[in-house]
Amino acid sequence: MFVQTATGTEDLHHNPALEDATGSARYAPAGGGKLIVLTAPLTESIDHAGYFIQMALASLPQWLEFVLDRKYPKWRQVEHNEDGSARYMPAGVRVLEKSLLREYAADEMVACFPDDLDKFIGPNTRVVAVSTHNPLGVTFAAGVYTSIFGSSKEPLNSIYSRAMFDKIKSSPYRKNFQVVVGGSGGWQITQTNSFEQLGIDCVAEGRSESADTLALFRKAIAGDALPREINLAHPTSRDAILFPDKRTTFGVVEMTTGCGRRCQFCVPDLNPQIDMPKARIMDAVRANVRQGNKVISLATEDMFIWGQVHTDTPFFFPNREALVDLYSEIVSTPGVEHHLLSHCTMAPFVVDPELIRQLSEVLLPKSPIHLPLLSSHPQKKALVPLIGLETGSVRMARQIMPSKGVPFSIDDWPSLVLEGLRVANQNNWFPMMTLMVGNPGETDQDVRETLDLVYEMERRGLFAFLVPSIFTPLHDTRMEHQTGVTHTRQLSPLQWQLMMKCWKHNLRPGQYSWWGPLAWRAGSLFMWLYRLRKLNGPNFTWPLMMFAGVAPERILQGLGKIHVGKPLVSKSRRELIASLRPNYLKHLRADNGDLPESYSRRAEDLPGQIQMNIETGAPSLRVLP
Ligand code: B12
Ligand code: SF4
Repeated sequence: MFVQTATGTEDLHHNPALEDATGSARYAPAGGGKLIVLTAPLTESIDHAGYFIQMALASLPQWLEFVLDRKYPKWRQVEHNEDGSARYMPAGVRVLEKSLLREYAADEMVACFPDDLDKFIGPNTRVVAVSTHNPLGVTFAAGVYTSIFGSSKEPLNSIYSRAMFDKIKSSPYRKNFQVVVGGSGGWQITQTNSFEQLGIDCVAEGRSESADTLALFRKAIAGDALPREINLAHPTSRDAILFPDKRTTFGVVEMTTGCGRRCQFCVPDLNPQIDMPKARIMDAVRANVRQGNKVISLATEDMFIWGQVHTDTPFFFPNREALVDLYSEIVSTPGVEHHLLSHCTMAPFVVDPELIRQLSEVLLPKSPIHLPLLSSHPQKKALVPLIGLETGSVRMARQIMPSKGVPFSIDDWPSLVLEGLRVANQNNWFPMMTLMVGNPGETDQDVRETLDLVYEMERRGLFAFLVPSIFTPLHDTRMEHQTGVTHTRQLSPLQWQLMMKCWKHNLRPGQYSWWGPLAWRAGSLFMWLYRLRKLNGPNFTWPLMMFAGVAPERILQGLGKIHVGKPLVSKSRRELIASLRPNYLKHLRADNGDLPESYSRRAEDLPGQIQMNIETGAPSLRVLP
């Protein structure tokens, strides 16, 4: 096996004694290998083809891999450093690496791609640490699409993760080292009890900054038996969070942890609410750029809480000046060519439309996403953050996410979604919105109300990419012990219709040509005839016909086969604001308008005051009552 070095190519010590069962040669790595080897599945490490390929890898079954190969022929070609280590790795690996550097020398460890493990695992290796996001694909959206397409619950990401674990398990040095798995997907191994099958000694839940992590690695290196599962404490202060100074996949730099809205099904919300100091975010941005990254994305559950955590103002009233200042500095950092948004929530679009307008000015020029049929930007650029819509049923929303819309009441959830989306679309934000189908206790009426909301979006010409997934009870959440739908055959006709309606709606920005959507629909009919009707059962038939456009939806409704959403009467922004608790009004900005008349008259009389956010040092202009 040859590696590229500064001086040319080098053969890595071929050791014929290390032939594996298949007869292929294994190689003794230089210097006996590294004490600690860090890795992550290939499908979670790549970043050159954009966010969407990773999402596709998390959702598509193996037999559809050819589609990705066609679209991104080079997706497996990753970049290496001169020593064969990975040039980029998911942020989780990089933070772990940084944490371990507090106790181990840089040359005792390496972070490498799975294909290169043989170059670094040797007689000296004591720990192979794997970071993973979604190893078995049993989380939202991931399992559901493979299940629809018929390969049980094995999306491509899971196939590649298993191949990585097999490689580690079959290492000729396996008896010398222990395998520790961490990251946001570790729970999938615990929950499916895949320890033996994947050759894993310990699953670590939590953050690698903690002293527990160092103690765990000490134990592993000493050869002591590790616990099957261990919890690593989450830092409670922003100073305890470590920032990598190496390149991360997609230039991911942490912006916040935790959320605060307390949705019952959510894992990240269980973490403390922390917003990271701007100076350290900027250091990590510059480190990424120095090492050749051209793209930056700030990891967060809700970008809008940054700058407003533990201040006198509730976190759900965004700190406009702080946010615009942070993003302006990121996108104007020399070398940053692209910036991608991660997650946010809907209420801030209604709370502060002027913030959205200002952020659009800053962020659109650096967005790599173009939506020619939707965007009014001169270069047709668009911003696509991930936002949870989850349900259009107020009854269901009250049950699973009562604070999702604060400061607004969850009873106004459909109005909030429609108003927020109006502001978003006006500013060229076309969010990717997730919906959960099959929540515990979901009735046909709940699904009808969600369909009503989706049809109302269409009626008003609003657009978001709608990504439905089947409810998955995630570990440790407040809904961990609940079950919803467990297989696509259990989906009701209405639940199927919701899923297919969302995908039909998503075809809209792709309609550049008359033949594009037609080909997609004809393809779906063919797939139904060939495979899907047997897999997904009779409830799937009419929703699929609706998707394929075999007849106008009104006719299908007349035949009693589908539900066409009823027109919704919703509250305007002014009405939503009028329904706020009076003590919230002081946090609204007068320049957005729509304040109740009595209040805006008072606000006009009062000068704006500059307040300083103590933690970020950012100024924030407020009209104080
Ligand atoms: C950025 C991001 C993405 C990006 C980039 C991912 C990447 N490969 O880098 C994109 C958009 C591509 C993506 C895709 C997906 N994502 Co994502 N993503 C995130 C996000 C916002 C940040 C992840 C991150 O880098 N955080 C920063 C790092 C530092 O944190 P970390 O990885 O957790 O690492 C810490 C600890 O876990 C620990 N640790 C990590 N590794 C190890 C290893 C060891 C040995 C130890 C001891 C400790 C340890 O230490 C680190 C810090 O100290 C998170 C939400 C969040 N805030 O975490 C969701 C999140 C991880 N994603 C999620 C999901 C569901 C997905 C998708 C399945 C969505 C989909 N249906 O398409 C796909 C899966 C992709 C795949 N390949 O399979 C869920 C995971 C749920 C779960 N597994 O239970 C999360 C939590 C979002 C959510 N709110 O539900 N994602
Ligand atoms: S808004 Fe999103 S991140 Fe926040 S608690 Fe709800 S699901 Fe979790």
